[in-house]
Amino acid sequence: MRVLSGIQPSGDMQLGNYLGAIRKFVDLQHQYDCNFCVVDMHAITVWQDPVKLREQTFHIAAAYIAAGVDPEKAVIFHQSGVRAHAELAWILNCVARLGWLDRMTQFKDKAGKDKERASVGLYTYPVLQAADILVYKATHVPVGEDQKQHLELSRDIAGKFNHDFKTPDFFPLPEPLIKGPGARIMSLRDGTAKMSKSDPSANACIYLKDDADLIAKKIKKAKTDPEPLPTELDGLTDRPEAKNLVGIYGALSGKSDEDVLSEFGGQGFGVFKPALAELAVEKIAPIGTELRRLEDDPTYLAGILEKGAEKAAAIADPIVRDVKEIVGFLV
Ligand code: AQP
Repeated sequence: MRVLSGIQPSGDMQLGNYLGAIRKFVDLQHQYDCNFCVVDMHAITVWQDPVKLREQTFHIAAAYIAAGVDPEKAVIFHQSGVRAHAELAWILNCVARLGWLDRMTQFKDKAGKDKERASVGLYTYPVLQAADILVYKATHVPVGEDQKQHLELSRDIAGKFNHDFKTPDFFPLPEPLIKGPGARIMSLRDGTAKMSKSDPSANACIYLKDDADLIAKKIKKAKTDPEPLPTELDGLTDRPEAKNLVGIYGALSGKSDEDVLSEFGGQGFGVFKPALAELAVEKIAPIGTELRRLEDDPTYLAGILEKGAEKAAAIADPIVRDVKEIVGFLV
């Protein structure tokens, strides 16, 4: 049982990344052989300033550790530090079908209307993601809801490889671990848009590095509607901003949305927002303090990533060698 997951160094780690992914990593590291990657090769599918990319790579590594991933228990590394990802991605590009990639909604969202100007890398991103997983023969992949379609594609690619080369058990079909509170956190400015670290509005996201005052301020400013909270879940239909804040409260407190509504139903946001701000500060601000401390020590972080990349390569290299042999390359 092996776990693989990654986060792009495309900006500062936000609450959705934490609740949808990293918090799961922290629990999983006690049960599985865990490998957590800073996926810098994915980040460059859209333009990244080279100086910032290096800083952000350290930022994501620091955030993993500050949130509770233990580098002695789990392997933390940068994707570009393990060549096997790129090698396998090329082979899998020749297994995946164009029609499969045409269906990927994230490409459509990220490329927008002007898809002719999007990078080819952005289009084949899900194939590199399949390689990230399969190069370790990972069996479980903890991700947020937005990655569900990509995970299904990874399974299809693994299945087609196994079928085409008549090696039915070579790649395991990776299982997504998506369920649970926090799988889809929405923007604080628009309850219909996913919270994303590359959102141009800093007020749309709570970042893990935000201090207590800033977290409270962003929650106070979060978009809402004038109605009090309902007492039943049905009452949140067509109220995306209210639904999102209730979901965040639930995910941070470990309560179901129903329980949150039985506590706050009938109350206005004048009561609910301060309670949410207090909870978010209690849960997130200590991570931010530790994150900032770690970021001040890039030598330590570089050491963790380098050692992690060596450990990861030791797993991936023999698997890629087997793949090359299977497809008929000279090895
Ligand atoms: N809003 C979210 N709610 C729940 N989970 C989320 N994830 C991201 N946003 C949310 C999960 O975080 C993990 C890492 O994501 P990523 O950095 O590899 O790519 P992403 O999903 O594209 O994340 P962002 O923050 O939206 O980055 P940008 O802005 O660069 O595109 C994944 O497990 C993801 O599901």
